[in-house]
Amino acid sequence: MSLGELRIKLEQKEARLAVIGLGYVGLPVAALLAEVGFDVLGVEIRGDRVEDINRGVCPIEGVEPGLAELLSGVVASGKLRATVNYDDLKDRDVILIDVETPVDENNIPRYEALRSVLKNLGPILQPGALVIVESTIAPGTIRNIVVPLLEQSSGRKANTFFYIGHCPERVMPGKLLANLRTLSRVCGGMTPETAETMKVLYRNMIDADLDPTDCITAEVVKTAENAYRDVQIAFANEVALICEAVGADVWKVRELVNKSPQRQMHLPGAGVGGHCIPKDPWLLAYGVKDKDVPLRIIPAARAVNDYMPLHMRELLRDALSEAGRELERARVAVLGYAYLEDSDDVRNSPSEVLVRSLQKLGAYVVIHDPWVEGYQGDLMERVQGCDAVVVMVAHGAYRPLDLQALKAVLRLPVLVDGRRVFDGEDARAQGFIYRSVGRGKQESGR
Ligand code: SAJ
Repeated sequence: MSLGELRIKLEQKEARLAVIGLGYVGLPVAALLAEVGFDVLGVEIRGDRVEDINRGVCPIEGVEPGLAELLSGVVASGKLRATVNYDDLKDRDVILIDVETPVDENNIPRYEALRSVLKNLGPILQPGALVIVESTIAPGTIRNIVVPLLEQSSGRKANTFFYIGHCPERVMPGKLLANLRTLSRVCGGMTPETAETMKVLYRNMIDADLDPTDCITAEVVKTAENAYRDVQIAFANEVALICEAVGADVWKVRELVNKSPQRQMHLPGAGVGGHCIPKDPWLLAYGVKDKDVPLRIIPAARAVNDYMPLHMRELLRDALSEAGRELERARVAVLGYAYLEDSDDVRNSPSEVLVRSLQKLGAYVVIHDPWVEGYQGDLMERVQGCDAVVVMVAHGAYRPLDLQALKAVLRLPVLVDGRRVFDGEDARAQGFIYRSVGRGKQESGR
């Protein structure tokens, strides 16, 4: 089948689609394509998820408006079904790949999942099939890994027997469906005609710009847009450290800086977690690993942001010493274990770094998080008898906390605020020894 014939089948919704990897990206994508009328096959390695999905049950945790209803509807209509079996892909015209692409402890992507998919997919690819990688990948991955592996496993040539594209996703937990429907997408094709064909597919579910380009551009755009955010956050964190040292309030500084045109200083805080921002800058860097490109800003920003949970430990150490308690012998309550406010997602959570560091020093740590299983329950009971409370995540539930009630159950009135949930003046007025990211001790005297 030619790309021209594929475009006609896509326009008539007769093309048979597949999504490999039914996680927080693949599942909503599969459901949305089924909703607009395509026959969609989902391939997922975890049999329990396949069973849930084929029963119309959404296996994704957290609040995802509309997803559970959408999934049960398209499964009931027979438009979407899931399998663990690659052989079922034999009749598929377009195959989207949405598997995880983490980096290892040396910040190198091993692409285990992607390599496994390409190895299994090659032998069953049908003539004219279009394979689109939606996962975030380092610049050069399509050229250096996807094409060679798929040609090797299929015994066929790209751009003759099958076609390859890269269309990075832009989802965010809590807004999966909304982001997929409303955010523009970069359609990177190995050939311009492939990019145009990708637009015909995505036009069915996306009401936003579909920007055709080549694969390397698409790879750089996605990793750079997240590296951009990481650098911006690191800048805010570095200004916060300066404010602490000189006795200013970074939140006031940020408010006034952002009154200057074209300034958008981000939020300083207790660290940067999640499945995208901590990883994607390393994917961008990996794209030039064999090139003579002196990367300074991207690694430095990662180092600044990775330091912030440890800075929280030092703020805690300082506050406890003012209260006459050594950190190593303290009982510490950590509020917030998710990586993001009002989320249950704990991937790459800065709180995990802080907790491990405190426990290594000998402190006793209790954790509370209203969203994370195992850490829920009555906050006051959980922090009872602690020498300090450290706020790592700005969960909505923490904002209305009664500081007098909190003080009454603590052994020492120490409060360390990583996300400016509380007002320092107010906390001090209520008898707390208060520390906050970005607010110098001296500024309280002004
Ligand atoms: N954070 C800060 N300061 C900020 C913003 C975030 O410390 O000013 C921290 C958060 O607490 C969190 C981490 O950074 O620990 C990441 O926060 P995030 O708001 O970037 O949330 P993510 O990780 O879900 O980012 C995703 C990304 N989307 C994709 O990769 C497709 C990111 O590019 C988006 O900008 C973000 O969602 C969004 O806000 O939509």
